[in-house]
Amino acid sequence: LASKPLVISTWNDGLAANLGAWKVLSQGGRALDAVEAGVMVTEASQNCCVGLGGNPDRDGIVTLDACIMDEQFNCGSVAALERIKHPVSVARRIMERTPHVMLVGEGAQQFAVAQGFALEPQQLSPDAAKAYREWLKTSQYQPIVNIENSGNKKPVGPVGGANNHDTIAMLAQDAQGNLSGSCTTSGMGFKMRGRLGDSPLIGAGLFVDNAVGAAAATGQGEDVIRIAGSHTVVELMRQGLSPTAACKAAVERVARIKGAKARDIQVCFIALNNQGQYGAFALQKGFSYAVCNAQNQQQLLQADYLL
Ligand code: SD4
Repeated sequence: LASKPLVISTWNDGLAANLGAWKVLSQGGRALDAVEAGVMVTEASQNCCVGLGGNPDRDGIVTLDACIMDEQFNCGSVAALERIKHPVSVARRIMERTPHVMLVGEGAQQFAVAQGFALEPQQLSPDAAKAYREWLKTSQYQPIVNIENSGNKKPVGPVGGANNHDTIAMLAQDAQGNLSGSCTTSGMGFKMRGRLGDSPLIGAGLFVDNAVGAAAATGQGEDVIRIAGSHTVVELMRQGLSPTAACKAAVERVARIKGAKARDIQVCFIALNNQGQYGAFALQKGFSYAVCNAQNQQQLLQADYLL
């Protein structure tokens, strides 16, 4: 049990991101502002490949996905966005300044530029450029479980089949008790051009219902989409499950669908209910998540797992 305010986010990079969110929450700010400010830390970080430092698609271009949702079912989402440093902020602008929920690709970039976001150079980070060169040797595509926690160094598999998918998802409850969430990613490294994962999809990568709770996902996006993952977790909490039990039930659903292939992928959820209880669960070992509240500002936890 944790008292509000509280913020929870995925992977080791969640620690630094939570501190960004905590600056807002500890001053009585809105959960919505906190989840934007929090993941912006990760988007801007040189040590992590969320954002423009991330790995490109197979054509060598970095494309970014993000979304955000507040306590009143307002939501915004951006996908396949190029050359913009803070996709989560573009998602928020879409939510607040357009009649739409989601903009993609060229139109999303045009909107961002019109809103004053700078167009950054189209250029891979040194790490991403190296990983891409390695990947091109075989152009093979194979998920690597828990790649997110491997740090800046991108392991390249024995066959050159590196596949990095790096994401941060964040959920917060503010002092008023309101919930919000955000999610931002460069998606799977070396994905097909145009591929979208779960992260920009409301209901898959993120869902918030202030009357119940909030959930977010990370891992193999295709398999999160298949079960409308984050929405499923929230609905399970509505039925009375604890955050951890709800995350576990959603992971079990993925495992049932995937059968023997479940061992090749990672799928993870974090959840927070409107009582301030939080939890997480993963398909496989190795999913870490960070929690920050008044008692403990630097807590990194290891999620329980199924396989
Ligand atoms: C995706 N779910 O694009 C994202 C990847 C991810 O940690 O979560 N990586 O499928």
